[in-house]
Amino acid sequence: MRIAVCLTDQRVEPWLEGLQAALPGAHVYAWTPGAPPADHAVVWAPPQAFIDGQPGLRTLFNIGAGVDALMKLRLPATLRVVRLDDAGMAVQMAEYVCHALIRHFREFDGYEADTAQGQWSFRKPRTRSEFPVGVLGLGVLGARVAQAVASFEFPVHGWSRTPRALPGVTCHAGDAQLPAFLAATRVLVCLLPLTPATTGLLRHETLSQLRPGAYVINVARGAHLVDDDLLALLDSGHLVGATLDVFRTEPLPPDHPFWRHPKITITPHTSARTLRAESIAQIAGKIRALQRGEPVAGVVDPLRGY
Ligand code: NDP
Ligand code: OXD
Repeated sequence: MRIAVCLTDQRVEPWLEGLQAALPGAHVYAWTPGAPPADHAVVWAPPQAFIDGQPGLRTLFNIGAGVDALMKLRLPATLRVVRLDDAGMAVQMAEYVCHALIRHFREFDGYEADTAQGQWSFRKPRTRSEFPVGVLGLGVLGARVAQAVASFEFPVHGWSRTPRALPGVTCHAGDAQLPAFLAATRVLVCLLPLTPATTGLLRHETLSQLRPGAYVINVARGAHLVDDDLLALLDSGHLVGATLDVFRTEPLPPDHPFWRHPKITITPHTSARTLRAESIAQIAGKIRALQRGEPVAGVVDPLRGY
């Protein structure tokens, strides 16, 4: 069995070593143009030339949860794309979102500014029921985030394509129920995959349906958000702030207004990092399962795009 590894913007050596150790019977190698074809591949944002040079490839293992970069390529109809299925990302995402939410709700930025000036001053406690949180996307990561938020006793709403049921979460589904979800939400968390249906979903028309004084946390993909619409709604006061981990262009260009906006907190696409050891163990486990003819979790539906 041959396994090609093709990672854009990542060091390939530790992945080669880890995969080889986990699958000692396989030949694991780094792809370079002209390399021999493989049975399976482990990839992050590979070029089209990689796919075109792999006529016999059976499985493409993405070392992330989001497969939008792969869905932009011309992929053979027979090629199975498999995403990382949590692999340690869900708990990181829950930490990140709860941190951003609680920092906003408890006004920790304000306290930090006060104490930096030597001021011992209190703010009026806020009422949790006035800060309903809405999570767009109730998949592997969104469901974990929604439940983590619910554990802090915030009212939680969720939105998915097909109906879901999660304890402690008021679930909405489909385009018809999006307005009710938005109208109920004061802190919006985006955990949708980037597909043609979700690109630009966070735009003036939708963000203006959030409750006044809303806060936006985008941890999915930059292209879910229309940047200028966010800026306009922050200026108008309908939105009071945003925490953004993902951007249309990454790294965020130095002259982008998000860098210095007083109501925007940014982080460099770090809310849930791929953990190498967990990911290698998961991918190796799935390759062994496929060899035994068993089904694996995380297979992407090319028609849905996630
Ligand atoms: P999943 O595929 O497990 O879940 C996707 C969820 O979105 C599902 O609930 C799905 O609905 C819903 N959804 C998809 N399309 C629509 C639509 N058109 N309308 C309404 N709901 C929709 O994804 P994950 O939870 O694993 O990950 C979500 C995204 O998070 C990834 O695609 C990636 O872009 C991003 N991500 C970001 C990271 C970061 O570091 N910033 C790290 C990891 C991931 P249904 O349940 O009906 O299928
Ligand atoms: C992912 C990511 O999709 O890191 O896993 O963004």
